[in-house]
Amino acid sequence: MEKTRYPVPDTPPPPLGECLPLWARRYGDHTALVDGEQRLSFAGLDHRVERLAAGLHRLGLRRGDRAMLQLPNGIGFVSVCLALFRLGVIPVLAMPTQRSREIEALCRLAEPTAYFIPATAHGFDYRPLAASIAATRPALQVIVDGDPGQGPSSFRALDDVDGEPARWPAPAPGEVAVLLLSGGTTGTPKLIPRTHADYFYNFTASAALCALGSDSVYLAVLPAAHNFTLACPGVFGTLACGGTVVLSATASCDVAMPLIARERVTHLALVPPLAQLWAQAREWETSDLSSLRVLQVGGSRLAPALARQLSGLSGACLQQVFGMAEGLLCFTRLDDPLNTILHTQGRPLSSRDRLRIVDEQGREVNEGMAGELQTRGPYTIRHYYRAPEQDALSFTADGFYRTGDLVRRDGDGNLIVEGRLKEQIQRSGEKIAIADIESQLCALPGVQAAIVVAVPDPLLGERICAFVQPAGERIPDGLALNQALSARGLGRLMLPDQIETLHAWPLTPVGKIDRRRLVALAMAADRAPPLRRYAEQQIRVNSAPLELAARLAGKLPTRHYTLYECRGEWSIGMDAALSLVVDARGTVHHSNGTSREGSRPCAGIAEALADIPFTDWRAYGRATFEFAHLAYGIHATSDGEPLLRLSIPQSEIRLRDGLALIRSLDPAALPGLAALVMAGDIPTRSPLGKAIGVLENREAEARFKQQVSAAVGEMQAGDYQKVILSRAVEVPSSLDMVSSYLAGRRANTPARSFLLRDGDFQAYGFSPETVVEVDARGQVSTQPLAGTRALAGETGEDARLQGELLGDAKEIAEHAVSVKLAMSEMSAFCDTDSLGVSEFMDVCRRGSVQHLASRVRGQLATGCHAWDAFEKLFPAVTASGIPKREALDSIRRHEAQPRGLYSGCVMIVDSDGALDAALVLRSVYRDGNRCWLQAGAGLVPLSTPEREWTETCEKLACVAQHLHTAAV
Ligand code: OOB
Repeated sequence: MEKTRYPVPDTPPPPLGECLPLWARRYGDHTALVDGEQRLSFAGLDHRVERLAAGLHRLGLRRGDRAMLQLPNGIGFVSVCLALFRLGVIPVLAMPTQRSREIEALCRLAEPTAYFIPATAHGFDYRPLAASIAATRPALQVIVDGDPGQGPSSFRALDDVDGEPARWPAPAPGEVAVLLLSGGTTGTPKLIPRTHADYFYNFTASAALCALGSDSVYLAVLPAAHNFTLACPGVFGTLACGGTVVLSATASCDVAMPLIARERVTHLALVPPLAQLWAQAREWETSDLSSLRVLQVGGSRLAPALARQLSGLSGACLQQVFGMAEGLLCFTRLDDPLNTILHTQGRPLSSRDRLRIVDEQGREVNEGMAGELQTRGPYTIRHYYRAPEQDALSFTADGFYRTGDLVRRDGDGNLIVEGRLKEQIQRSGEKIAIADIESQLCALPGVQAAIVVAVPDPLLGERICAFVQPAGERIPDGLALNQALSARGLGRLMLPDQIETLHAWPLTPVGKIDRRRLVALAMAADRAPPLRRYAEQQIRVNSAPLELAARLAGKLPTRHYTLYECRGEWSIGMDAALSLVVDARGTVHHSNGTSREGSRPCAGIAEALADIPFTDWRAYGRATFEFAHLAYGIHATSDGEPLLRLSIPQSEIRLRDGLALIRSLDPAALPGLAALVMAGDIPTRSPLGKAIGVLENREAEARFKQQVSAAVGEMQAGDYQKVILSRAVEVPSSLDMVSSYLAGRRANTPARSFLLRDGDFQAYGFSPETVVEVDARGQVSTQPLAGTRALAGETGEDARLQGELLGDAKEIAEHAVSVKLAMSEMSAFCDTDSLGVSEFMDVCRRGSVQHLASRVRGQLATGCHAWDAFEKLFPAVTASGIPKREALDSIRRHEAQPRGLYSGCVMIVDSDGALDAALVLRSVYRDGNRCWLQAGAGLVPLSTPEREWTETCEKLACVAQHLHTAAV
């Protein structure tokens, strides 16, 4: 069956730690690695690895230990990996895009003694991530390729790890050499133990098959931590032949294509979505790619049309690679006929690979039929790392690995991958092949690409959802697409039940299409019919929404409501049909009597909200400042009041220009609400009551200035960089909340405003900024404001103050630090590439003050939701300080009372995943007969008590100027 035999070295395999000295002896001065402007010879690399291994040994790393390696493509990655091999320490190869949740899970499984990170990469700072991982693992050594920064003392610079070379006992060939991440799509991570012998075979045999030699130059653009890039033949296969490895930290064609030309790259590996981008880029990218000899594409299905396009792209030979981190590798051969290369995923690397294609009962299917591929062979694992339960599912009794891939074999023994076993939709008892629908959809005009997923469905079991990438500007119509599919002869059962349009596919860390995320998107876009829905009625109105909202608020038939103004809509939620509260221990209590305990209340809230049995709901809620103590583990005394509350209202009124929408879970309540709105729409002359003044007292001034001095002292000693200290001012209880809200709002230009009543507790306010905004598509934005000047209402003076604000180094520095913190917080839950600042240092006017404002945006990463964003971004840095934990602690110590709602948030959350949280500043609070205002100032080491006192006075003026008694 094999047409060509390739020589495979027949000497016994050395342990991986002994490879490099061997290569260095053989290839000495030849260039081994190129990383940007750095070049390292084999001898140079060997020397560096020897010293690094000795340094790591001095730090206590020993044979059999595990070390988490999360480095981007670069010399650091290769040297650390080889140094660990030298010691017999087992690298766990994490992807650079993984974040705390995944790294935590890997650490629990592998219990590493060391963790290698870059200082920063692709705009993400790995040091806070490592600090959070190390916080619960005192023995974990964190080694930073770059500046370790101000991290904990367990952080060390990679450059400082050094020692005198020595010899360490070599591991046996059958011992585990490296732990690879499984590319599987289940939630729990699996680690793949590859031995010295099997991995050596993996890369040397692959290198021979790909005709690598000492004149070869391999460009690593996919993450080197992935098996494809590392050893198929990849980095190690190239080094084993004396070739040169060029490491690119990005796969972007703008960088990589010129690199191919500069380094005369001969071998390159891509995944299909990336290959498609590269093919498109050739329309304008004109770098000389003539050096390329082999272009490998693998990792997911390569459409024959794209394969054809790629094979004509340069003089390179296209090679399809069907592989898995678990072992088995199939390649098309370089001398295969073009048809084989375009239409098959090749045949196994080793003649000792055993393959069988089985049906659901595990019986081998007839020649040419499709079934699940099972495999066993010299470099395929027999079990996962520490996962006996998973092993029982993934391996047969006779040691075959169940790949879960649906394949068939052509007459020459080449495999054709039809899809995943799970890529069959079980719709009403029928089995439907996803690939068939996808290829039919792709053939339609107006469709650039299509992905079909199975979505759980209460009626059908699973429904067919097609995601379509339009070829041009026009969004294809779902109905028309289904008609076109029928016209092409697709059976009724195979027509998609749901069609969604997407302009770009969500991708996994190596760049494969993330089908799990697509299923989640499909579910979010079309929730199953729920139990209850709101009855709705629209009414035309004449009054401006603010005026109408205020008139209604005075007359609502309830003592429990929240009014929230957001983007031109005043939305009022009344009485709770269902509520959630978070207590001081972080437990989430549901009004149905259930509760969820756990270290992450936000995750508990998200879970509880996912189970709400209504459709199209909007929750209204608020969080106290002290809610943040939970996330930062600050122990605070509790007055028993909930830290966060959310309720799904019984009824709602949403007001916009000219239109009122009333909604209620009880249809019988609509007429009463409609009458209320119509009555409120008739303008009445309601004169304001008497103005109320705020009395400042000297004692409070002295106390505040004293607190400022104390905190400034701590900052000058380097304890933290910034803190916001605040003070409360009592106001007479004759204050009328509703009319004061109206008067204050007329005179103010807030980002958000609110007015709420919950029994005896009332508050209203004019938020200068939001804590976080997440829309239904997962776009997150936050708007750090820092830097303040007064706004007097006189054009000349205001412009002068604005100029001063934009030119004041202290204000600018303070602002820049807030933006940086927002970026770093958002990188915990956003796709790194999506992060950006869309408004930088705009001056925004809020009532009697003006601020420096920037907006940081990003796209929620796969598997993350709005509550992950809330958890990280709350409390607003503007109202707490930097670093947040130290600032929270300082506030707790210096301020006499818990803040409660001040500097917490009021928010709305929608059933489509959107969340909007307004920062509570410039507000008025009332609890029974006590009424008060509160304002703060941002302190930095250069702050003076006098100026900060003035700043609090300026901010108080925003609301204090508009306080009134009730009209008589
Ligand atoms: C490679 O490895 P993993 O572990 O990330 O993913 C393995 C799975 C396979 O089971 C299969 O479902 C899919 O990825 N896959 C392909 C494919 N190559 C891999 N599906 C269709 N066509 C292909 N050519 O992805 C991997 C490891 C080593 C070399 C190449 C790829």
